[in-house]
Amino acid sequence: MSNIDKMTANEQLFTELTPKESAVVEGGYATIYRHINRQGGGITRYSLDSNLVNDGFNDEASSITVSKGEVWQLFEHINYTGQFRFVPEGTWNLTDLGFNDKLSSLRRVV
Ligand SMILES: [Ca+2]
Ligand SMILES: [Ca+2]
Repeated sequence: MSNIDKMTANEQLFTELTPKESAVVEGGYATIYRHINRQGGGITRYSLDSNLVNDGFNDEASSITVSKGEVWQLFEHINYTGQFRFVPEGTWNLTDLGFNDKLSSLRRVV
């Protein structure tokens, strides 16, 4: 499915939900970056990603931005396994968390 097809599918999903349900589904986001200080290009996820290998982002992330009011859990291995870190809202360098170039899956927990 192309990105445009995905966007269209998401729009269709949201129009079928009540405003309150849409707010829950939309939530916030986490953007991970290849280098520290949000450099090197990033990808954004809105709820979870079980396998960053498929995104060409395995063991690459060095910084992350978590949107307001959320907490994300970062995992060393795919499918939410291995060592992990909890990251609250804000921008963080994973070098400071002992988690540089380790991230392989992630999910929103709050
Ligand atoms: Ca990196
Ligand atoms: Ca890893």
